[in-house]
Amino acid sequence: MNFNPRLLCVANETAARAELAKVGCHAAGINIMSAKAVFRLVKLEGVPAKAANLLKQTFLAKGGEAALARGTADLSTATSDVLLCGTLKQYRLALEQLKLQPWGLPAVAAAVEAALAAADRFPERRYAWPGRELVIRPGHTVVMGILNVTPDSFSDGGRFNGIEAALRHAEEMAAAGADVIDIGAESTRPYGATAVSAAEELERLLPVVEKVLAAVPLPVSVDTYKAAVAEEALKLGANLVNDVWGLQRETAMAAVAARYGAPVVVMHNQEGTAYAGDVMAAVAAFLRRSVDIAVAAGVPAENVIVDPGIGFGKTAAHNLTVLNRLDELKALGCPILLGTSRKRFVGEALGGLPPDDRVEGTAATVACGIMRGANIVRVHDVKVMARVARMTDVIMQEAMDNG
Ligand code: HH2
Repeated sequence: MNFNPRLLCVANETAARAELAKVGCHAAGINIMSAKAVFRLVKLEGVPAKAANLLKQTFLAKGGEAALARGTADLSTATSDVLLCGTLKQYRLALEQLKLQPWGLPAVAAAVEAALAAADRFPERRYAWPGRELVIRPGHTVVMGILNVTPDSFSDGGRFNGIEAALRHAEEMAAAGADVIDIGAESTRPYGATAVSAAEELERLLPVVEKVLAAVPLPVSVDTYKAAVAEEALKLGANLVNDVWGLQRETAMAAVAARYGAPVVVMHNQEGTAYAGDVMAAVAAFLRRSVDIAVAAGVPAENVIVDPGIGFGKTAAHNLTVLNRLDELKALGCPILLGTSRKRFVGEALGGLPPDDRVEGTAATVACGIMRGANIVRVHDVKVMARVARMTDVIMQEAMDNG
C-alpha cells in the first residue's frame, strides 16, 4: 500500500470544501476546516517598521508568518515590504486582531481584507445601452475585436483603412463571435508609430464609429488617450473608452468618461522599459492610481476595467512575467483585459515570426491569460481566438462545477 499521495491545488474555499467532502468529512468539520485548507501570500509595500513588527507578531501568534526586511526589528529601517503567509483561517484571526491595534494597522488590515476578497470574487459586470450590452460573467471570456483605422498599424497595416472596408471587417468580427468592437485611429504601438493630432484622429475615427454603431449591434469602444477624441466619439454613441495611458496622460479623460457614464479600460503604460523593482508591482501601483483617478472624477469603480499593457513599456521578458502573474491584478477588484494579439514578443518567442504568422502564438497567450484571470481578450483574429476562449472557458467551467 503506497497511499497514492497527490498534491492538490485548491483555488479557493469552495474548491477546498469540495475536497473535504470527498474525504467524507462531516458538514460541521467542513465548516471548520475549509478556511484552513487555503493558503495565501499577500505582498505589502512600504509598511512603517513599527506596524510591520506588530504585523509579524500577530501573524506568528496565529500560526502564520510575516516576512520583513532586515533592520525592521531594531527600527534601523523606516519601512519594510511585507510578505504575509497564512491560511485564510489565520488571516481572519490576525486581521480581526489587527483592527484593534495602533500605528495604522486597522488600515493595513482593511487593505489586506479587501485584496483577499477581491482576488476570490469574480468581477461580474453588466454594462447596458439601448440595443447593446457587455456582460462579464463566469464561463464566458469577452472577445474584443480590434478595428484599426490607421494607415500605419503594425499588424493589419492599414488594410481596413477605407470606411467601407472597416465596416465589413467589423461585421465579420461580429459574425465570428466578437462581443465588443474596439476602434482605434492612432497607432499606439511603442515602435515607430506616428502620433496624430486630435483633429486627424477624429476625422478617421468618427465616420467608422458611426457606421459600425449603425450596422453592428455590439458595444463599441474607442481606443484613444485623448479626452477630446473620446468625448466626440461618446457624443456620437460610442460606448466605452479604451485609454492606453490609464487616464494618466490627459487629465480631462476621466471627467469625460464620468460625464457620459462610459466604462473605461485603463491600461498600464510608461516611457521606456526600466523598472526600479518588480514589474508587476509597478503595473499594479499604476493601475490602482488609474482606478483612484477614475473614481475621484466620478466614474464608478464598477465601470473600470484594468489592463497590464502587454508590449507597452515592457521587454519580451516583462511581457512573459506579466502574463504568468496576471492573477495578481485580481486584488484590484476590476475585470482584467489582456491584449497580446500578434504582438512582437509572440513573434520573438517563435523565432522571429511576422505579425501575420503569430496566430497560434497568440492563441497560447489567450488560453494562458484566461486561465490566469483575464476576463476580456483584445484580438485581431476573432474567429480563432473566440474558439480558443470558448474552449478555455469550458475547461475552467469544469473546475468550477466540480471543485
Ligand atoms: N494594444 C494596442 C492598442 N491598444 N489597448 C488595450 N487596452 N490593450 C492593449 O494591449 C492594446 C490597446 C496595440 O495593438 P494594435 O491595436 O494591434 O496596434 P496599433 O496600436 O499599432 O494599432
